[in-house]
Amino acid sequence: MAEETIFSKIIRREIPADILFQDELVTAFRDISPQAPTHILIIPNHLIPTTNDIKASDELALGRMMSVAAKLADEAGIAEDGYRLIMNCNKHGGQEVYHIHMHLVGGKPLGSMLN
Ligand code: IU
Repeated sequence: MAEETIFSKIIRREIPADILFQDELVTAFRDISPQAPTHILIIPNHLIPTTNDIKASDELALGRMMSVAAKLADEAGIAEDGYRLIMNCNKHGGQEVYHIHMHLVGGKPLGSMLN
């Protein structure tokens, strides 16, 4: 059984976060340490530690993460200029929190690097 992270407490609203969207499958909130004018994290409400752990039964939540990213990018006014969606996995990927999350980053040119 994987250990909960601080993100589970954010989902349950036990600790404060700037939550922009929440439904039965996913939660989206502003990153506490933004790397760009728009930096939002979109996470499944149930714990999946890394992208290695994604199962077919997670597909509904993963799909919802994508559609919520598109909706929030539109609401943030960054859809036309563009943005980046990033999911980091394990040590080489730079993953710090072991509850999968999609970074929605934009609001400025992001350069040519993938990270
Ligand atoms: P990473 O992909 O695991 O490296 O990203 C973790 C992100 O979670 C990172 O951008 C942190 O700033 C962010 N974060 C947060 O928004 N709120 C928190 O309480 C914690 C981390 I801990």
